[in-house]
Amino acid sequence: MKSYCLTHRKDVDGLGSGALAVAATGGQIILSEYDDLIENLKRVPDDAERLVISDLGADSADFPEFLAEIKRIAKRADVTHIDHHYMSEQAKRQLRKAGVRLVHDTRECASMLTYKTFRDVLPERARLIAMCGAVTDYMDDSPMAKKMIERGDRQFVLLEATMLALALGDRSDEEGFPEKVVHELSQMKHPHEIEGVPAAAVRELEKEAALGEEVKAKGTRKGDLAYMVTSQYSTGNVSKLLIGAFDVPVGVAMKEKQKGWYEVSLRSTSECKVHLGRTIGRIALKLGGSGGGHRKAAGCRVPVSRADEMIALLSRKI
Ligand SMILES: [Mn+2]
Repeated sequence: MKSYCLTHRKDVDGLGSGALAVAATGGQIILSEYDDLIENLKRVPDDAERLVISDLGADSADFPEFLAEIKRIAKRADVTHIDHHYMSEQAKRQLRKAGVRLVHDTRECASMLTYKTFRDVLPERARLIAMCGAVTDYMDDSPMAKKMIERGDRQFVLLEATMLALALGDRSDEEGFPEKVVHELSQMKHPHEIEGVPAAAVRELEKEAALGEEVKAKGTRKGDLAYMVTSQYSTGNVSKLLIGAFDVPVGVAMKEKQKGWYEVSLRSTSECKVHLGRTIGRIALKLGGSGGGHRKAAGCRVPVSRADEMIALLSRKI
């Protein structure tokens, strides 16, 4: 049977649900991000007989194109879409109308839903993959995952899940590595049995520990916030570490990605009373930049020459 499994390449839940779909259907794996989703759907040929899509939400701006591709494939193929991201009732209706078997539940992670869908044909070891997806997507308190984890060795599950997440942190951008992980998981290897995974996880731990030290040494406190300029690390991570290292409610990390401009990531704890996204949006605009975001996670872009003003204005606001 000509069969394909299209899944999210980004994290353990995406790769785990893809691996379960491959184990159940024998399909060829296609890993995707959102920005190349339509392109990847186009790779599924007209004569495909089966397609499983997992951990990829359909509720985006390019839904019409998504639907058109699904309709093309579903003319011949059996299409199953397994997902846990928010999906509008209208999108769900249109997918079902196109003949898609939709498995959608926002309470469980995609790996758990994929396990549930193919449970009858999956071996015992598949349960660990489902639990790893739940742990790393912060959905291990869900009805199915909770029950499953309670019936096994909890520490074993937590370590396997975290080890794989860390290894992906270290190597997910490496050509072929996520594909290898999916293949080995679909062969029912545990994460620690996959060649290169334990070593990559330790490397990632070392990087995180070193970053923690660096943040303490190079960060600066100003009022209720702490800030730092970095050249190498994920700014989101740095801003979170600043909060812990300086015991403040707001962390600000800046990186000069483009000459003369800082890309800034801001994070806050529940102690911070202002809406970070709105506050930084106004400040950045005033300084000739732009920005926005959520209440506790935001970002902006400002000229390097005005960074001190940004810190001063923000510190006063909070
Ligand atoms: Mn997920």
